[in-house]
Amino acid sequence: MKIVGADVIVCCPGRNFVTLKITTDEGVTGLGDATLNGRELSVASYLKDHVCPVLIGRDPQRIEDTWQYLYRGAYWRRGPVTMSAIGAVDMALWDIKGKLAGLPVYQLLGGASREGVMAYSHATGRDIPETLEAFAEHREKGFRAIRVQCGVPGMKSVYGVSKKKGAAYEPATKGWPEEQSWSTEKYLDYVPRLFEAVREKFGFDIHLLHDAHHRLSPIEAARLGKSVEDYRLFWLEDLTPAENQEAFRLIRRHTVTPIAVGEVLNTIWDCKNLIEEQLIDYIRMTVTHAGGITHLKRVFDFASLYQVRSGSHGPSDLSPVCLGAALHLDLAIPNFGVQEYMGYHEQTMEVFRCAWRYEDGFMHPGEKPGLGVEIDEALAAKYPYEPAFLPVARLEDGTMWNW
Ligand code: GCO
Ligand code: MG
Repeated sequence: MKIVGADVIVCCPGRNFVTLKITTDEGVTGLGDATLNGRELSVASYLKDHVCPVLIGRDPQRIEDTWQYLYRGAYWRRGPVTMSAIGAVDMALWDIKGKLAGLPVYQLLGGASREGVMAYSHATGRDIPETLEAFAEHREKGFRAIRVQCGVPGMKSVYGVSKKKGAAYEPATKGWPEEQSWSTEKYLDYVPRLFEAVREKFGFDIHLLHDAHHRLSPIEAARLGKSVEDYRLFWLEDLTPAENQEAFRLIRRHTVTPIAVGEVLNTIWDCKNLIEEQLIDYIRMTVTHAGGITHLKRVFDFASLYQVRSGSHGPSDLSPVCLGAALHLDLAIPNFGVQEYMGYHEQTMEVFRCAWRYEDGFMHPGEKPGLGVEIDEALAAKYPYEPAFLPVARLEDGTMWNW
């Protein structure tokens, strides 16, 4: 069997997505997600100009060999653009293998290790009362785990908070990057009050999660972890920029609040020390940005040796193809933790037809052979790419900061 086509589809049904479609000489096709928010066209070009041509004529069934060919064979390794391109190829090949076998991908990964995949949603509000209202709505939808982000008095915009009441959170903006301002002091004073209010109103039944989005120094992160210990969080995410893996030793020494990291990491090398030294509790890498199912499974298996669990990044800026792939892995691996699920724009769900489903707090990849996600290419063509950027952040005195 041979690959005879590898096509990149860039579309904007509600937001931008980059999808790779691989076609075999037997007419079987596979899909992979290659979306890198705000840098979509760089991955599209990496695929079109450097990867698709060398896929033609290869055996689609040799997934591991193709992965190694694209990773080792390229000489220039790692990074989000390269790893998203490899991730898309890998996903598409698993999709094809599943379709050839007549089995959903999770069966090829060893079968289900659980009945369903616990998903967490996002409750956001401009202040505490609005956040509590949003929390009640998510609880009503059955979520057993809810991420809570809230506006901070004195700060115009805060990461993770929707601009309008009840609106879905969407950080990317059309045109130039939005400039946001940030004050660590104001944030650190306010967050414990938010969790106190949530626990006081809703008790301890639901898992609470929170994302600091890389904004803190190690000692500030340690203080935040300590200050919310009584509210028993499921995790604190991305406390400090994870390029500096050693920073987590200091955080660990000070707090028992569980720590999650990984959405901007791309390879096993980026998280090796974090896992080996047990500096984190959850590894949050995602199928697209971390080189596909093949590589993410390697990361999760390695993590399982150290009791580190998975918590796949699953924002609405990764396509429903990525979410489908993540759910197959989530269902199969022994050390699953939780899956992020923000939901999608209506137009997105018309373009991508999905076998995966959400029901009462849990998700399932479905029983369709392969990944179980298809794209309506004619409809996708009606939503052309629209340039959009992620915001940037500055401290109140104008210093550039981590967004
Ligand atoms: C999350 C993430 C996202 C990212 C986004 C960037 O935990 O879901 O932090 O909200 O900011 O994926 O494109
Ligand atoms: Mg995050």
